[in-house]
Amino acid sequence: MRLDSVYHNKASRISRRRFLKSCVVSGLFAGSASAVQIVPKPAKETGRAVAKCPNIIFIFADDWGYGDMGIHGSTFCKTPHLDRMAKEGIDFQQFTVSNPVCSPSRTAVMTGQFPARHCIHRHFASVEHHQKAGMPDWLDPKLPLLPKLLKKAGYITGHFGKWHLTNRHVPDAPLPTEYGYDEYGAFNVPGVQIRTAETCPRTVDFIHRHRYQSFFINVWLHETHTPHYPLEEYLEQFQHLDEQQRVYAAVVAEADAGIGSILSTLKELGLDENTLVIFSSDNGPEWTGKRKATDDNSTGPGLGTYYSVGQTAGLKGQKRSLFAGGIRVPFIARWPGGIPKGRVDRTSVLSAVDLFPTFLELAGQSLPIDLNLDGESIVAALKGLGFKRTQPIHWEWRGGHGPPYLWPHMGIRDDKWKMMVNQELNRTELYDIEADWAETTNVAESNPDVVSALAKKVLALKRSLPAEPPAHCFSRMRAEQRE
Ligand SMILES: [Ca+2]
Repeated sequence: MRLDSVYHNKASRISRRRFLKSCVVSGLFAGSASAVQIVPKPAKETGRAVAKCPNIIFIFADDWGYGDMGIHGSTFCKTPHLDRMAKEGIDFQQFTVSNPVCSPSRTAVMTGQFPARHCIHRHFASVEHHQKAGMPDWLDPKLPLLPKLLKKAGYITGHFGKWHLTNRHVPDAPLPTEYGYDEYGAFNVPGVQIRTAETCPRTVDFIHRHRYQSFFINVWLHETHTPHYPLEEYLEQFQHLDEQQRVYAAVVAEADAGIGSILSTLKELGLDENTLVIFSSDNGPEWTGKRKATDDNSTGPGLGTYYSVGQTAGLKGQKRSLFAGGIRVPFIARWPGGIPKGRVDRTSVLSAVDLFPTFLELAGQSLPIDLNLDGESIVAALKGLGFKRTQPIHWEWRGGHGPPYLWPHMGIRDDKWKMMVNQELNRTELYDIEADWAETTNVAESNPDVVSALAKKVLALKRSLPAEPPAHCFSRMRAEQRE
């Protein structure tokens, strides 16, 4: 198979333009003036200057390891654009996602809640898989969701790239437009799939068309998930590497170039100063397997896990593990007009559930009353002012088996402590993350009181979780299977 000829899906173009009026200083931004800049609009537009809240671009890579960046010490990948982005912003080194696989990790971003609260314990695939895992067939679109609330704040919203809040296997699942996106182009979505390589070009096009509005864009990259689709132009750059690293470095380089195209578009359009761009990953790197080729019913055939040689920068565990290598991922934030540059923050303990309240605060949008939010606004951390959590971070994961480090079923981070327990609740490990960032030494035996206190919190969360997923998020295929 030619490495550069694996794309097969026809491009689709789904565009729905909505032009929302720009935000006005005295209205939406009361109480969040520090997030507001005055951005002059061309005279032909309005003839006056208007306030514009920061644009937000959230780039979420797929299975991209903590160590898969030049600045994080990758031994073979090159990420010049990401490295520069980090130097122009902040490299947060204590950010974790809420689950070690795709769909639940992404659910946390959309809801600001731990994904187990919605019975999303594993990735979305077939209805049969969801039934076995005790999951719905899609994320509930009726929830208060990040894009819906940003729309309420006056933002235009776009989603490009991976969806995976259901999957192509479920044809009657809701489309991203039902979740609050004005426009989308996606794969792992019901209906038409875009090619993975269209993710960044569509983002650039969206920015051009909506440059006079406040926009929120999810850029959910395919890289470095399988199937790998390395392009010849990038393979040529890495001829010195072995076959596995060459493929992996090529797909990383393509994603990095895509990110570079987004950043240069912002500069070109004069949006650079007032746009927050965040880069992160939905979970740690995939385990290296034996399969050289694989297929995906959304993105098409390509190269398999034999070429998945991502790195964790020495952290234990990878994808599907609650150890740091599975859930601690890059978190690079850049906003020239709003946050410091050139910093490394290794003390602020951040979680993917924090993005929901953070983005809404930046948008001047109040949180829904009675929302049982698990995240906390990290605007202070972004602004370099320091941040200390008030609530623990919880993890719940139901897919662990096989390689080492997959045994933890639940986990908690409270202050400096991180504890993990297995499903039978008879295996516990405790780490002092302040002293042991890489989780090398289990200190459970010498800290029985800490273990006891954290175990109570873990059990309290477990008891609070719903027993069944919401029935209105079941595909008609379930009913047909029962008949
Ligand atoms: Ca993933």
